[in-house]
Amino acid sequence: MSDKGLTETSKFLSYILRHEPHSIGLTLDSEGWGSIDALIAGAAGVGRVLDRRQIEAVVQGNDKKRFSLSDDGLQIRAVQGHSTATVSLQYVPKTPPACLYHGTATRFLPSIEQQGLVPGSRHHVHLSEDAATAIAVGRRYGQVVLLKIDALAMQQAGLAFYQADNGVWLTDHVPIAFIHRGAEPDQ
Ligand code: HQG
Repeated sequence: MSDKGLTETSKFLSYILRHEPHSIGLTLDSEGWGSIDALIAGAAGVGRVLDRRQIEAVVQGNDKKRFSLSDDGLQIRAVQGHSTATVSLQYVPKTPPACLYHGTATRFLPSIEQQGLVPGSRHHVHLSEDAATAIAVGRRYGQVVLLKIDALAMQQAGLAFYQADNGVWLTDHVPIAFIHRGAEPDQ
């Protein structure tokens, strides 16, 4: 499959497996797993031709390792980023590094200064170990600003952290006291 085909299929799988499984009649369990056969059948029902080979190519080739297959190879899930209420992955709390990063847009700063970082429509606030990844994430929303999070201090204050299989760090809410505005990255 071409890179373009892989990206399109990855976007479709993200939409279905994180946000709208019911749009193709797919049921996910609370850990986010859905049947690959049902996914292929559901996709066909909305005019989207998918096969197992394509799905495996996306799972293996995906730049951010967004998806994983069950050990028996029959099911697929997104490893993070969900908004659908039927899914609630039971992540194991994990001690974070001293500092994590979050990239956002300058236009969100007034609200962040009021509320801290909140998950929006997703289930968690997403944080990165490296500043470059966070900058790329924030740039999707406009003029980017890099925020540095005192993650270890947060955890020591009793706020839990989790790490998805693809390395993304997750937490429920980042209070303003643990957020520092970084230097403005090049736009
Ligand atoms: C912002 C992508 C106003 C927050 C990426 C962000 C990531 C606030 C936006 C993953 C706020 C939510 C997640 C507040 C936070 N007031 N705005 N109090 N608190 N925000 O897309 O972190 O490619 O849900 O800064 O790589 O941007 O999809 O979260 O700008 O890992 O695999 O509200 O999505 O991964 O946006 O991105 P998102 P995100 P994938």
